[in-house]
Amino acid sequence: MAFPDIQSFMALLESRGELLRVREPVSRDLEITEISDRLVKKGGPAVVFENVVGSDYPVVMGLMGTRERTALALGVHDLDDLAAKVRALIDLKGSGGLMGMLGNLPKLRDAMNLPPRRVKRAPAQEVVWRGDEVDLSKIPVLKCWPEDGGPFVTFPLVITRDPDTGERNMGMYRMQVMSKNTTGMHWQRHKTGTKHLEKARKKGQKLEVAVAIGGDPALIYAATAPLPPIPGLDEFALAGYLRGQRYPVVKGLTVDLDVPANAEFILEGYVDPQEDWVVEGPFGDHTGFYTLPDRYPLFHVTAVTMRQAPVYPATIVGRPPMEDAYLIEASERLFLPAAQLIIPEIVDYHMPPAGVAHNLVVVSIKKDFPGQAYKVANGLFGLGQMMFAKVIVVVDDHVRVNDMDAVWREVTQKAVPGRDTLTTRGPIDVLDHSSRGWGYGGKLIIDATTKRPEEIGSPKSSREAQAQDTTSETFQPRASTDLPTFEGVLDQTQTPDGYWIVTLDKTRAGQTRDLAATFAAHPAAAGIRHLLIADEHTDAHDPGDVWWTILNNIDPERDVWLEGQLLTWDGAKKLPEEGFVREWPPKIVMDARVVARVDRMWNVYGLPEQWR
Ligand SMILES: Cc1cc2nc3c(=O)[nH]c(=O)nc-3n(C[C@H](O)[C@H](O)[C@H](O)COP(=O)(O)O)c2cc1C
Ligand SMILES: [Mn+2]
Repeated sequence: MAFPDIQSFMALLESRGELLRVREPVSRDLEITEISDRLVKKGGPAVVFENVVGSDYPVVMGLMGTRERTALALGVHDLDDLAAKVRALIDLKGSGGLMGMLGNLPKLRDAMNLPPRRVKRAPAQEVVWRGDEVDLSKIPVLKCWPEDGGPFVTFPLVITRDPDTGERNMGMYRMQVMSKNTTGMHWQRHKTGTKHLEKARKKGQKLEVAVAIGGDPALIYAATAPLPPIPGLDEFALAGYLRGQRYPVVKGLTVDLDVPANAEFILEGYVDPQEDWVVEGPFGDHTGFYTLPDRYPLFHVTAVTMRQAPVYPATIVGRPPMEDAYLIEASERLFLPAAQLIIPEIVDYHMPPAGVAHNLVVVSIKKDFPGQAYKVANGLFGLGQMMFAKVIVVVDDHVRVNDMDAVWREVTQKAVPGRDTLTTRGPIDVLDHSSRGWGYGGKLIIDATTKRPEEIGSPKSSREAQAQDTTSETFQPRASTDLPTFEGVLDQTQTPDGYWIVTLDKTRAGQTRDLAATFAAHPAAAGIRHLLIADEHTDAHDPGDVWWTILNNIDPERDVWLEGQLLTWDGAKKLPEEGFVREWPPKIVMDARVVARVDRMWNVYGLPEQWR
């Protein structure tokens, strides 16, 4: 299914009752975030704000704000069909192992090879601003969260060309508007845009950049996809493959780059590698925490082109689940067959919203030999952006990887802390605030598969037997009145699966270590396998909130340890006195006045009560 542009996708959504229109004036400063956040959290429709204060252009939010709309945008009935589509394409039969995979790469590329097609007339170039006419403040760029450093373009398709090979790239890298004609360019250390700029610097050249806003939703998705580095396979080709039609592009007016002809806006310009990087942020990020200010390159906008009547699409990121969860799930489904080519025992994998992408990867495997969970986890760590994975949980093939209750139950039943857990180290997402260093930190592998004799120290071998050592204890969680107290503990609970959850107001160095030692020695620790310590802003009775907080706040090498028989997860904030030298960011919270205003205006805006 190919959509000529986002406006036709919006028309389809509207015909299905999945697009709301707000005609009253609405502020792009926080208010649109608050409304969109409520809609996406409740699985509500997309929404167009037709009258954005201070701008002539409408804003559309939540185009891919549910799993179903994302599937619709990508031309499939269900996101699972993406895997089937790719699987049919690469014909996995008899292709196990590395050679099979290598043999399949050219096939994969050929089948996906729907290169963009040049067109003469481009809606995206109907209106042109050049030089001094460029004024980004006229575009309704959102200030998303109260502490944000400014307005951010959140759905940009950033197009560059490799200065050496000419290979094109498109990546979604947010852009903070710095002035009427400059923005930050938040391509992170490991991303392709960074590599292109580095090559331009070595050649003593400026790097031409074009940023598309809008286009077929399949193209918007493609900009977020972790494409493997196969020559000739770029994001335009991926979008072409998804829509079954070559993608229409046109030459930029002032840059030598192909840009999507059907975008709403195009920003053209350059990044000069000689120029000093600028302070970017803070930004309420997809981790649900603020990313603190850091230095990034400056993008100079030399021309803006647009449609006669453009719509500005945006997204918000923040505390999960948000729209990006569905884009991530689409990538998960699309790249599962490729991961299975390289690691054939993988049955399925999932990155649940509580892990905000890479903080948690659950993978189910068909296990045939001892140690296989570690083989799979280590293999995943080596696969493209999977290098950012912080915690990998490996489960048996029958476990549904998106049923987190079932997954955590498997963990307590089949993984003995210490024996079946392993910390390691590697690259970490640069947005991670708790890792030991910027972009570098600890990782945790949990082997929650059924054990083989060798894995539990039995003299038998796998050839003779399959071990059975899952916990048979029927564990009874204790009432909170039977649990010990400790300084700073705000709330605590034990779950029937054997997790002991504590929320802590941490005020001094070493407090969590002392707490863990005290609790592990207490009779109430009997039968418990995991002590989860979350911060003072967490609801101890909401597992999603607890895991989201903990997975963000740990460097597993430092913060996950065996205390007695309890695997302790220290998800409290870390202090300078403990040797933590980076600044600790706050969780994102909306301004109370904006929340109250949206409450008051909900009916005035004509928004349905069910999504309030
Ligand atoms: C809504 C959204 C915002 C994103 N913002 C950024 C960003 O600011 N910087 C970044 O490096 N990656 C960001 N990403 C992730 C990249 O788009 C993603 O890693 C992509 O695969 C990079 O493409 P590349 O391999 O061509 O560099 C974002 C993803 C989404 C869904
Ligand atoms: Mn790319």
